[in-house]
Amino acid sequence: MGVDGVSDRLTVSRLGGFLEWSLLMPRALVTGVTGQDGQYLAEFLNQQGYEVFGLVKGQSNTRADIVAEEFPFIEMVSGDLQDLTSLVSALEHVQPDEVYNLGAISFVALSFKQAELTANVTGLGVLRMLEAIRIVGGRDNPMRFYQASSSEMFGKVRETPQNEQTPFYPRSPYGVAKVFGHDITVNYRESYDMYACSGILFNHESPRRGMEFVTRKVTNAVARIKLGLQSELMLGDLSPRRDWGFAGDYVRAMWLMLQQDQPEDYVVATGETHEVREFVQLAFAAADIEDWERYVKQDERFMRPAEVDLLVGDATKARTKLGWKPSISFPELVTMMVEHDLKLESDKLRH
Ligand code: GDR
Repeated sequence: MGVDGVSDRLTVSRLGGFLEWSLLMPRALVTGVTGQDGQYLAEFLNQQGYEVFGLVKGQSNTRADIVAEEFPFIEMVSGDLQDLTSLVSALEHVQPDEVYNLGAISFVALSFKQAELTANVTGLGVLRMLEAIRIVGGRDNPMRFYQASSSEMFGKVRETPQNEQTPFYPRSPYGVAKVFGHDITVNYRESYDMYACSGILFNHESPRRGMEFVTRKVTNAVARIKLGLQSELMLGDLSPRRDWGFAGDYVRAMWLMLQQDQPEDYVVATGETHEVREFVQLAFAAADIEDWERYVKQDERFMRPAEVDLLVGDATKARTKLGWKPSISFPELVTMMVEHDLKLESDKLRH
């Protein structure tokens, strides 16, 4: 690494006999790069001309290997949100301009079973990353920080719709850990004059969503039922309401937050709310199955000790200050996911 970090960032490449100089391509470090949002964000940053680094943990991380193969432009760097020293080393190596902290235990149901781990990774992990930035970054080497805050912080909602001023009332160890992550981000911004922002993102889905989350669980089951591979879909409570958007739209908002003059927090949401039941019904309809109730069974195992009944976000600030708005409607999102899973499952059948 050069004295000021610049010499390594001066890249020279030969294109068609001409020298092309690319001086100071911005660098971004993304934690949680193997997840749904990590993949969309890495793609987006790559399109914006960034060098993209992904923080991955463990000695042999199969998921990281798969993502590295699919997105060869991501340079994987080892590190763990539970280990401050590893974060310091990763930042020293990457010297990022921007850090996106998307890494977390992100499945709410699991957080009830592994509450301490959730507090450690999803909560304290944010503090560790902020400390690492303070140690490695500082005034001469400012690193902008994005924290993935969540609508789960609103939990048992104090008002509807929820905006940046709505008080938090988390209903799960995950929500509690996210509140800590949010508050410590605000605290570091105010204490150390850091450019640190939180995006309070409402549920966002896509064909890349993990199968444990209700939307993907449903669309994949619908595809399998349509193809005769499955006869039932076991679900928990169908009455909670969520504000569901498309993940590809939401990563754009993350990036926009780090391009402003002042660091601030923003709610990112569609402003529409739908019952889980509606999602299920639409997903079956997208596969031309009208009598969906025949296939859906309730199962205690998928009920939560405490539930978040209603979420709907007011993203006026993101719309007016960032110029952000969602591009995919709720029915389009459901159809996109069902069509993807129909193709995925039929391709599997053929091979
Ligand atoms: P959520 O997402 O908890 O809102 O958090 P999830 O898709 O897991 O649940 C949404 C709602 O559906 C109900 N539900 C079921 N959920 C799952 N996973 N499986 C089921 O079988 C089932 N049946 C009913 C749930 O009880 C809940 O009410 C997501 C995560 O991505 C978080 O990390 C993120 O912070 C928030 O969205 C915004």
